[in-house]
Amino acid sequence: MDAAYSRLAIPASASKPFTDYTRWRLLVSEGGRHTWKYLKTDEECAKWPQTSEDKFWLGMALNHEALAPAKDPLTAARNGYTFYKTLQSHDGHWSGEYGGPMFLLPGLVIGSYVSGMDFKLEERQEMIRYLMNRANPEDGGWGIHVEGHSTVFGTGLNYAALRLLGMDADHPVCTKARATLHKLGGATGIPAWGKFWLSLLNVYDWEGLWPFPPSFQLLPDWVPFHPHKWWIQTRTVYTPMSYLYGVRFTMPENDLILALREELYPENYYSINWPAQRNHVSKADLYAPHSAIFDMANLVLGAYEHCVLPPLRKAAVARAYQLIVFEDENTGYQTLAPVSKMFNLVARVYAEGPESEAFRLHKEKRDDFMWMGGEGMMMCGTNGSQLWDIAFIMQALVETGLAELPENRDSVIKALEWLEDGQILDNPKHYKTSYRHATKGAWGFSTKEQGYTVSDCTAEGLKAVLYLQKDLSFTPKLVSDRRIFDAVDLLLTLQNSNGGFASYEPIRGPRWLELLNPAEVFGNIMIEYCYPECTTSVITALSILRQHYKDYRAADIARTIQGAIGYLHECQQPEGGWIGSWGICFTYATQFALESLSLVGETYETSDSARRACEFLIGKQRADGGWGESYKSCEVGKWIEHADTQVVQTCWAVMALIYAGYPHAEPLERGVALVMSRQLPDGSWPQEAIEGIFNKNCAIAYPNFKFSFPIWMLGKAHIYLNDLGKKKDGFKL
Ligand code: LAN
Repeated sequence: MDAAYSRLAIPASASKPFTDYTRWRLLVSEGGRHTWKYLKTDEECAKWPQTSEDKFWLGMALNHEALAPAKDPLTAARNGYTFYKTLQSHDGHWSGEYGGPMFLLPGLVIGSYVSGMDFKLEERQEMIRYLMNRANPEDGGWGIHVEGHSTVFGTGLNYAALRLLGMDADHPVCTKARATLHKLGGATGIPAWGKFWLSLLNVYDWEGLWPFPPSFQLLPDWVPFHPHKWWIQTRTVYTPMSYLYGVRFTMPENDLILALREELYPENYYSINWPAQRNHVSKADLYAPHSAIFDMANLVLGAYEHCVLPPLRKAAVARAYQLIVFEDENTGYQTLAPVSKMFNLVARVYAEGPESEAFRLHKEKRDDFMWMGGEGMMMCGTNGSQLWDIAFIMQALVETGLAELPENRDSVIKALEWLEDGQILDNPKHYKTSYRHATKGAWGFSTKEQGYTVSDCTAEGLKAVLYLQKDLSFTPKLVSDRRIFDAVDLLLTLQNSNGGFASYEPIRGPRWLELLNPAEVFGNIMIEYCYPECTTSVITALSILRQHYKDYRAADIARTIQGAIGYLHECQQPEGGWIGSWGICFTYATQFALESLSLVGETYETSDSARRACEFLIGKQRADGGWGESYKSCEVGKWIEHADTQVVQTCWAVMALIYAGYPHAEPLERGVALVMSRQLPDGSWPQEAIEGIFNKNCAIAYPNFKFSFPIWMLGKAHIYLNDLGKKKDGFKL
């Protein structure tokens, strides 16, 4: 263990790689699985040459030739795909970084450290480098996500991670971060999840936390606050937490732990009044304060912790453990997302030891979350966004006609093969017993192995397959009608009573459960919610499906669409836009909304709702012809301008207007011109800003969006403006 986490000599600056970037390779294996390998010898390197895909994600120069400059939008789109195709993996999908949150890497490092699980030296070096590059240039701290201000959560946890990974306490990066941490009040005021990680590491005291009682797991299923009614992301994190709390896991002391106890706190660690910290959260961190009910419930639960009967505790811990094992087995040890991944890993290793199969499998799948980028190695928000990215680019190619070009056909067929292979064909191994929703027929957000239905991912996957199989002349019909119907059947089970669609499951718990949200840094995480984007994806997919399969469950589909449209009208904002939760923000959701409204015949001409949405967007167009929207829009639910005009936001806005059949060419042309002006000579677009938002308060990067949406928008705009030109005499592109 000591050798595995030895001290490292780290340069003062992280601008240059700490490892040899020509030796990194992205291994794309079964189902689109991503793992980064560092090749040690020249022979290995010669046998496995670096591809454009590797180089692009490593931030290395690709030296693609300049393409003939585009004079019209369709050529610009075509150039865009000429570039993007060079990043396609051998199995047909597009890989990609999915970083952004800054609380994931510490979980990876702390969880591994307390479980005695090592990293490769190069991984440690590049993780350190990533954290150095991502430190706030002014104060040296870290926030909750890459664009956020420094907080105790970000700074305390990432500081601990740096130290575990091998950085010395007197390295200038540590000194600066420590000063900021102390200025923010030190780690006593870290939010609940931070307290939890630090307790596992034995640098916080369990007495400083409100209970995470495993007893909830023993409640009868009908109890309104039973964990199976919570949002699935929250309950899969809570389950291993309740286990680890139940057994009061703590790592044994060692010199580094003792040192961290001194470094994380301005005061003497041994003098801290721990119970007084339970409600102590730094001001810089607080986003979702505790409710009074939560505090009261905790007083009761806290008292209960002192008198809980040992057999009851044993049974609750055993039940939590069983659910952890189910989750691991349902997901090939990926688990739902990176936080649960690391808590499950710690729990399994604690229970079964370092020689166990669980240790081996968890270690193997840990790699799927570790991503090598130009700034070093990060931990991703999921094990990738494979399905999400391939679904959009394929839709873009079909709608723009680029898919039919002979030069693109192989690439398109490969993508269809990936989509076929990516559909989940069965329900989870532990299905009802682990409170899972059905998965047969689904597409998830990343890979089939991860194995979770997401409403909009299933819808977008279905739509892409329908486009590829029905609208193109040259594609094999790989996904059978039966499998298409499985996807439809599944979508129909996901609708809520108000007509809307949530993310992974229909809403299970009552709204008031939000009063028991313990997280402090994330809002609205206790139950599922309906989202305009999820709802619109389903409307769109079902509308396209019924064009091809008129008889399949026609009445059910009609009713579902009608209900969903009703929900969509309900949640349109008075100003005319829709609030997005999973992308930024009004531009994102409004684009989806106008697409689905157009499919039920609601356009600028026919619908007041569509018209208001168009006017709203037109009102946000900037003098340079583009649109710019900050992630803060998602935080406050009001449009907030970004400092700069952004290509992706401009694409969404223009696409929205096109879907609605906006009758005036000029604003669209200006948007098109802005996006074309940002295209680089090789056909690509530079990364601008973070594009996605984990709406519970955390931003995520979607680097693939800067290809799929410009290609999509430019191709569509070309067709649309030409049509409009025909109508309005004299206009021609
Ligand atoms: C995501 C990413 C994708 C996203 C969409 C498909 C875009 C959305 O429409 C539905 C919800 C979903 C699947 C989603 C849910 C929450 C995720 C998984 C994330 C935002 C990516 C990371 C986040 C996950 C919860 C991060 C881990 C942090 C915790 C607080 C548990």
